Amino acid sequence: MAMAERARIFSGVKPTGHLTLGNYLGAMRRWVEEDQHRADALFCVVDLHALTVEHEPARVRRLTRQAATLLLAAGLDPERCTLFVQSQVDEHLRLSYLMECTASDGEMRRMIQYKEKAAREQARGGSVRLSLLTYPALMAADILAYGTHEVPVGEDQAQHLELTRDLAGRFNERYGATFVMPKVTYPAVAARVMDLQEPTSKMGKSHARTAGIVYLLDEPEVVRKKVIRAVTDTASDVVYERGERPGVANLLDVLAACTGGDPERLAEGYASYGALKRDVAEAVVELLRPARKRHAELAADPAYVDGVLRDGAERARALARPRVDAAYRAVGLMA
Ligand code: AQP
Repeated sequence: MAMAERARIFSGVKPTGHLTLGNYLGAMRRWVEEDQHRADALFCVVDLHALTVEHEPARVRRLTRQAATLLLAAGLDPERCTLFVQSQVDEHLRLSYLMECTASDGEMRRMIQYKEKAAREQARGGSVRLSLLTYPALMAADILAYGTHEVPVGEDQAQHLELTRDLAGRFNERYGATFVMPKVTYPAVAARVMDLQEPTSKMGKSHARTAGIVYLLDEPEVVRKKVIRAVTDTASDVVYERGERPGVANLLDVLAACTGGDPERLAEGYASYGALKRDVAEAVVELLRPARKRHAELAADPAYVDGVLRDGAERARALARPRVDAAYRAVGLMA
């Protein structure tokens, strides 16, 4: 990157469910508070990724607009960053095919999320979509199309980002320097927020059991109830031990992320789980309050949101096209 050039940042969120506290602490919060101010940042609702599992068309469309609205409500500023919907920019799919031609079958099958989701689909008696296997190629395309330098994500995306880097390197080696090698960044705390009922599993928005998932649009009373009922463990002293005490560690991580403290130090201030849970509940309610309020206002003005997305897609298209054309030419196509 030339000295004067601003870093390019890309990141996205899938409309597979309502956005969660995990999405907020792992990714969105940095997009809003840091990334859009310091870099040329693009944020995307990656709707094509939502089609890799069984879905209801009207729900995907509704969740796509809701995710975009919430991203604006949380503080993304269309004057400072580019917000758009993946399926409105054809370059992602054009490049995805070249990524499929760069990846090997074996490395796609090694993806943990593929193995887990494929097993889940099979257990339900459903069939596994081919796109579930190939979607990391689309994700690599999402990132590489923009000459992205940094990808701010939660920890669950580590393996996909490693694959993206491998594909960029392999493509450049085979066909000449075309893509920037992106680096991945994680938040200092709460990089993997765990499900409050199953603290050894990630809090994921598409999971069927919702009691352990805090959604950004949950009413404050619902947030409080979910946090107070969080699964902890049989010991009663409050210590930060991720391996041995995942439930309490998760609550301390969330509290640290909300209040800016350090989870181990915070643990020293509590003599009981009850007091810790009450503080976590209030901290989360306060953290989410402004975005909830702003969401209600923005949801009443869908034309504004659609306008932001239209402008965003136009800008994204113009940024991606030259690099994707160059990649087509590099592999021997008449682009
Ligand atoms: N629990 C989490 N803790 C920290 N970061 C998280 N992210 C997601 N969950 C957590 C980060 O949020 C961004 C968008 O996530 P996503 O839409 O790709 O995935 P999801 O919310 O986890 O949705 P699903 O459908 O439930 O996903 P699967 O089942 O695929 O895990 C990313 O930066 C992500 O790291």
